[in-house]
Amino acid sequence: ARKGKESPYDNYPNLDVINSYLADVARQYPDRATLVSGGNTFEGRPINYLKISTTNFEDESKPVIFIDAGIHAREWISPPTVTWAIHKLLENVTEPDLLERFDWILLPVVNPDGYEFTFTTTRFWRKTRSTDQSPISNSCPGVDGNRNYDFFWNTVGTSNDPCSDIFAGSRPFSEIETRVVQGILQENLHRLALYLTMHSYGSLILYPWGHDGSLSNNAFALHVVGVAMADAIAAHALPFFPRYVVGNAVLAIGYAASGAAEDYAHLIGVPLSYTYELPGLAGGLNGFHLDPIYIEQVCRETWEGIVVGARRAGDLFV
Ligand code: PAY
Ligand code: ZN
Repeated sequence: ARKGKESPYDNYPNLDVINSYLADVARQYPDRATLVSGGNTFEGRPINYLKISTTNFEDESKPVIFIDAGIHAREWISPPTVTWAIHKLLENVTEPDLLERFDWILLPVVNPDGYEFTFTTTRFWRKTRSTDQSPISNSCPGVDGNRNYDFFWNTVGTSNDPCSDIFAGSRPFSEIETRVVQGILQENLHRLALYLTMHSYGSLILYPWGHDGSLSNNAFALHVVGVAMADAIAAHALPFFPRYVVGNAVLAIGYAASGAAEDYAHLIGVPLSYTYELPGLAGGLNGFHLDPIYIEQVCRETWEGIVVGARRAGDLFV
């Protein structure tokens, strides 16, 4: 443990801690933060997110930056990077330009049922927790949210087997979790400058297309902004953290997968859309359980990436 006062970033927060934090800051900063509860999950939990705006979010006058995390339940380092971004935009503002220039949507836990399950029952659960009440589905609940988007749905790197960790679901957007993200993307489409979806692990910044390794017509900008984010992170990383690799999702990660959020967002028109694979510092399942002594470090360095990504996105946004 560190000396001095305990920080909320000394340990992984459970769902209640995250939801309480969102409610607290929304109460404390009513002029700039609004708590929204997206639809309820299979197990009845709200999918909560904050809209942050120094003017009026509903005026739709500024470009929007949308960051989500926790679609994969076991990737515990991802939600804190989003609550840290909220902290930096509301409680400890060192980049006021980012508040003036953008409206923000910050969604720390896309998959609250799965996230809660990793705290109570099965640490390395990945999927949602839904079933369609069939016997097979009842014995193997859950859909891989990052295979459930309507982008070449269930064509590559996916499974039809409900018991698989990469089960694509019964149809595109079968899951309320992906429908909530879809709704946010669609509602704000005309002014979304940057979308980041936080995962772990691998120290990668991935961009489309993830189903076949081809490049979108915006690939040059995607790459340049990706490298700028990786540079900013590297400048604040610990020396023994691996340097981020930036690239097309298939090339950088080594396999193709259809139905991912970053591809769907880009398909419908978000110019800069990335999957972050945050650091794991270990192989196998241990990579999903980054030692809690590094939570704050990863949040701080990831924020530097977000800052640079936002500024670049703002410059490119027309
Ligand atoms: O955009 O191709 C993409 C998504 C890649 C991620 C995915 O498979 O959904 C990569 C994995 C993830 O974060 O879920 C990587 C981790 C280490 C895993 O579970 O394999
Ligand atoms: Zn993931």
